Amino acid sequence: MLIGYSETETFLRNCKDAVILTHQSPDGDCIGAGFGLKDILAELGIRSRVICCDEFPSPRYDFMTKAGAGEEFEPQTVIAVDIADEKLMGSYAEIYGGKVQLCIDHHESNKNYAEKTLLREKATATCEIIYDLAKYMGVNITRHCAMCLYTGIATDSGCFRYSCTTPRAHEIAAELKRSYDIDFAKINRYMFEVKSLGRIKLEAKVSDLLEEHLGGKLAVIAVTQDMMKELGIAPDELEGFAPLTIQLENTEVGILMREREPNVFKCSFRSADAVNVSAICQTIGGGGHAKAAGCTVEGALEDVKAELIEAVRKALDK
Ligand SMILES: [Mn+2]
Repeated sequence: MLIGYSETETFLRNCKDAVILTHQSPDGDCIGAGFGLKDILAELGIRSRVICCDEFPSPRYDFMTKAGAGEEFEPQTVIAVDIADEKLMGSYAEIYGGKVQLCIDHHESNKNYAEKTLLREKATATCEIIYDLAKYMGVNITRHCAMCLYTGIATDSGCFRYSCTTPRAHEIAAELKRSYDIDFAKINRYMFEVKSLGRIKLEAKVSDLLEEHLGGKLAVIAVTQDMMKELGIAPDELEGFAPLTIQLENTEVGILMREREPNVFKCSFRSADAVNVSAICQTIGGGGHAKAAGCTVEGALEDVKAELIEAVRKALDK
């Protein structure tokens, strides 16, 4: 059931404790939303714990996570942030599937799997919704919370560059900068500029790795486990790599395939402009936003690639 801010406030004020779930392959938005919401609940005297089936990447997100995910306890309330589909809980879907009472999300592909869902499809980031919720509730925002919420908005908007960046996102960033004196330049540097040597070496290979399909309208980059092993990088170090697939002129859709496990590919789609890649991904079991979406497909590299190319071809033919 979809709910608004008022019902969300009632729900949160009445919960005794909560576990806050973030999605697999955690990114700046779900980590920021999870830890930001934890801070907000703490202001209300409600204990909570932020969890994820994968480890939170370190040291990139340490400034948000190192304050502690919270003690272990048997939670009475299960909240999901930035999770459009129970599948994206990864291995935690077995434990928490069918048990989420409140979901706060901004994906147009949200499956409405939770008892109650606060969905704002136009929001730049889940962190944008959490900020507005805190303001609506009149809850104090701590400096740590402010850094978390800024990070989610900055990362999901590609540092305020993508078309999903709302005027509200700029306003919130301005409010956070004004009221909390957060070191946004340092956060942006760590989110968008600092990389491992392996990642820099991989970026240097992009011109070799980039494949053009469908007359150049589709570009694909596949990064296999062997390549990551050779460069000494983990899959989470490929965060922010997908936009490179739509740099090439005339490309309409870009796909980054990364092999999470042998023959299991996490595929991140990006749209340069008009093509709705969320709609494409929904035809192959995924989802997301119009210009940034994804899916996970199992199979041999060439088979998976052929399936993705075919799905894009169908969409471009329409
Ligand atoms: Mn998000």
